[in-house]
Amino acid sequence: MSRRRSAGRTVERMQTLRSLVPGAPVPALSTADSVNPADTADVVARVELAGPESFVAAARAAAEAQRAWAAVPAPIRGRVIAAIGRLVEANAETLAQLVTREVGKPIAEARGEVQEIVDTCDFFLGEGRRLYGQTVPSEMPDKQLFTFRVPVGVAAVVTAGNFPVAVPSWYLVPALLAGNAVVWKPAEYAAACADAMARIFVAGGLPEGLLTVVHADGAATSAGLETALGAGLVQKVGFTGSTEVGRRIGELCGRHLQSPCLELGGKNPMVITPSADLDLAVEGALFGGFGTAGQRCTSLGTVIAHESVHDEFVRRFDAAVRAMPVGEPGGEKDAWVVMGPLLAPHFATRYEEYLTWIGSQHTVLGSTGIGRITADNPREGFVGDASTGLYYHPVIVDGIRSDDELFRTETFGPLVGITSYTDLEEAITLANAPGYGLSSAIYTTTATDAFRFRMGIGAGMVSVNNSTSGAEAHLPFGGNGKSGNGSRQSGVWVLDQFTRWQSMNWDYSGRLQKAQMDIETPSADLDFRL
Ligand code: UN1
Repeated sequence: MSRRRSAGRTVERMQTLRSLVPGAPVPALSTADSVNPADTADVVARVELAGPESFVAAARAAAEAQRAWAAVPAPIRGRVIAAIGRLVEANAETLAQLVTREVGKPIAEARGEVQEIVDTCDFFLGEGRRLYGQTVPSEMPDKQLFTFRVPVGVAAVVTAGNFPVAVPSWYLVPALLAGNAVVWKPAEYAAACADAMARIFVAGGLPEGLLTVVHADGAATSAGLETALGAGLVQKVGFTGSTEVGRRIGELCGRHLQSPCLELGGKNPMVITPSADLDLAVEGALFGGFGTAGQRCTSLGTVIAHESVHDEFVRRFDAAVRAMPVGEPGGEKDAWVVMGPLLAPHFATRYEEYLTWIGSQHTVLGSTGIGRITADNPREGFVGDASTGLYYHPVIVDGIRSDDELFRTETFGPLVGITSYTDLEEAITLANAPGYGLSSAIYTTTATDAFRFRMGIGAGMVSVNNSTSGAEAHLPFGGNGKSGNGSRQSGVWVLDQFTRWQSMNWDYSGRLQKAQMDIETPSADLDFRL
């Protein structure tokens, strides 16, 4: 790959990306640049954005390809998933470097993200040999009942770019394994990662038309999706992104009698009880709050600390965040940072709005400044050159109250709020109050606190003595309330998104046996008493 020098560092060349829809030309409506957020002069990809008709054409091609794919035995589809997993492993470092370059994720995290694809493939290659249905006894003799998992058909998948390869794999891998075709609309600011993923899937042996990447903006995607749903070309929508867009997708799918798989935002709470190991809690809050610059959907939103440990926790957390390495995401070992830049320019603009919610009632800690890190607003110990990228001060906002906007809304950036509580019931009420329900954490050494919290919290995921981030690839992942519609990804649970149950009954008695009517039950003496 050719290289050029920019801002004193070596960068890879820019790619031009377009959607490739089998059998249909894809006119470009406009172009968008995907830039390296650590060096905004480095354009990673120039993306030609397609219109709604290209999305529909991709869905039509997918619907055709899907029929033959569904007829391929599931264990063979599993072999394709196995090959994809091996290819991800073989290309892991290149893919991780691309993730770091395109969305600014620190390289250690990017490597973890790539590993999450491998884990997902490892799980689902075996599912190709299971994909179990059941044999069920009939209420009549000489009759047998069965259940089968049937692919839904075409899945339209729309993903965010904060996990540009791992989260898409949570949809793509099980959907394809189960015999579906996928039309994938990745985030424009993560288009090069999507292109690399799609090429790996094709190299793994996936036949043409089964995975089509459509690069499009939100408006074209929504219009294309609406037409495709209306034409009966899409049977499942998977969406990872904001609550606001998730609501619109939910409404659209509802009109077509479909339930989408929605993985939305979070305002994930961390409760710190009096018995907590405070240093462990600080470590968890640091990673949960500032890993991926606070832009995971599982990122820590608000620490809810017991009043007896609040001050000491704040003191230690403040010291840890001040000492936390922030800077260029691509550095190796001795230059590893916890936090790099924000994902893309529009996230930085929106995050600056959230920062205006900090009021005089709050105490800001964790850094030497607030807002963008610049020569005039420096971060002590910044690793590298802050002037080239979208770098922001990590901030802790203490004194958060339950009626603050900062308490109620996901801020998707390096900001952690802190509030305090008196008894566990109050902590649980505060933890549920924002109305999201993705991830949550409690730090405690008391079993009753842990289990009471688990019972009371509305989140789909609960961590005990662990951060809100870092779910493993084979546990159900998903949220409730403003975080989603109860759908779950990962592990066997996601199969319910990409398959539908079909039941079959087979009567080999040679006569018509009517259910509920032609039943012989031994008679019981119901007046019998001992
Ligand atoms: C997301 O932010 O959309 O649990 C997913 C975690 C990661 C996945 C996050 N394994 O933080």
